[in-house]
Amino acid sequence: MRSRSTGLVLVVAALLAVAGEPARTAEGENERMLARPTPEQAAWQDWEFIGFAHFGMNTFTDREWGEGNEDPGLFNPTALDARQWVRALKAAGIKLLILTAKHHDGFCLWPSKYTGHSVKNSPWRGGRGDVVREVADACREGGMKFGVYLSPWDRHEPTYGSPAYNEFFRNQLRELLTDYGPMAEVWFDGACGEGPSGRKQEYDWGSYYQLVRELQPHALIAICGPDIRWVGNESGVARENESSVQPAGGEGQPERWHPAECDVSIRPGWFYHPAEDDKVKTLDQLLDIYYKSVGRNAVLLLNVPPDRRGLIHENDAKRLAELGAEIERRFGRSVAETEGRGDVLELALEGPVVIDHAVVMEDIREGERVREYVVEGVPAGRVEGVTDGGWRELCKSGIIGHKRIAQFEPAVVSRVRLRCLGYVAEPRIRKLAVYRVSGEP
Ligand code: FUL
Repeated sequence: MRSRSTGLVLVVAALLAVAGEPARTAEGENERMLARPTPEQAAWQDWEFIGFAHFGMNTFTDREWGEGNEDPGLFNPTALDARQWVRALKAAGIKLLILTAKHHDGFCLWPSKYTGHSVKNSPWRGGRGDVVREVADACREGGMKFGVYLSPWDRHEPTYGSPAYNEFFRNQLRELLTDYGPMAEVWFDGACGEGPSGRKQEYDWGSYYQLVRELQPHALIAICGPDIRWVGNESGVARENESSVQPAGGEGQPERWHPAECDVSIRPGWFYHPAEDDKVKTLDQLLDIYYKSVGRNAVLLLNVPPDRRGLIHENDAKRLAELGAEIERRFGRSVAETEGRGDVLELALEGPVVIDHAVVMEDIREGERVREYVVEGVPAGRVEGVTDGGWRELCKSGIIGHKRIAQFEPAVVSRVRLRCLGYVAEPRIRKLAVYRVSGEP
């Protein structure tokens, strides 16, 4: 059932003040001013759950940050199978895989022409291997999007710390963006330490972005980049009211769309360490992260580091499968759902139902409009008053954006509705859905 707004309420001035918005009066003006995602950003937010694979020299030296002087001969996975990575990640519902093509130690997982510090000087596949190629191909075959992490900080490259390094970095970027098919995301880490010369680098970000735009116009530039924002921690947790709309760069500038990404590792470290085989996050920990990232209008970027064989370890693979199955069990089938415009939206229920979760999504292609909402239910068996007296709050929050997931005590209700209490333009609700996750009450 599609419930229409019963008279669109103008935004309450106080709410606008809280949200730091200038007072606007005309609805049309609000619509016009709303920041909106690019089609690529909107598609990326729809993927919701994406994966990271930290793999490289550190995998073999048992470190998190290599020094850059490691012997390439140490890199020698015994059974690398990128298809196994893709299968394991897909089981969790992951839609995109970002590979660390080069971490801070400068060791390249592809045979770059511009350095000898790469797989080409390792014993792996007789020096003819290319991890980037194998992972890109496995992703394409498996229907997974592909992206690369390329660390600007390079502790091996002698030119690091001089203008020549910017050219070196662009050359490496060009190789990655030209030779491996479509890239969905390019991840630029902001870490900037000293190189082998003892100097730090002034990164020429503008020229890096320009190259990405030129060679892969559909790729999103993340973290140190204009398209995707680092959430600000490495525990996979977004703010309570994470907004994809960020303040203008300067006076008179429009607000911009800059959605949040929550990165976190399935283990304590980013790279594989045998001592962490029994420290894989529990299903409950991962679900908590899922609720606090995907359920708070952000994208979850979960790192699963392949081991020294070049495989995702059994313990991680098992947990990924459990996570995917549990997400499906919880949210695969709703009790009821609908969509619609306006500030009030009611679900069509055929009779009393037990529910304990509500998922609300805005159609973000039309911007992030809602600033505060409540999901209410009428307890089954109540005599409804003439003035909405039967409605009880089930959950209440601020921003909706792409998706909010709320969990509440199981309630038996005969009616459910969403009420938008504050908004900057007419709400466009892509989905209001309720679920029953717990067993019989
Ligand atoms: C950080 C790096 O220093 C870590 O090693 C890791 O790659 C993490 C995702 O980003 O800045």
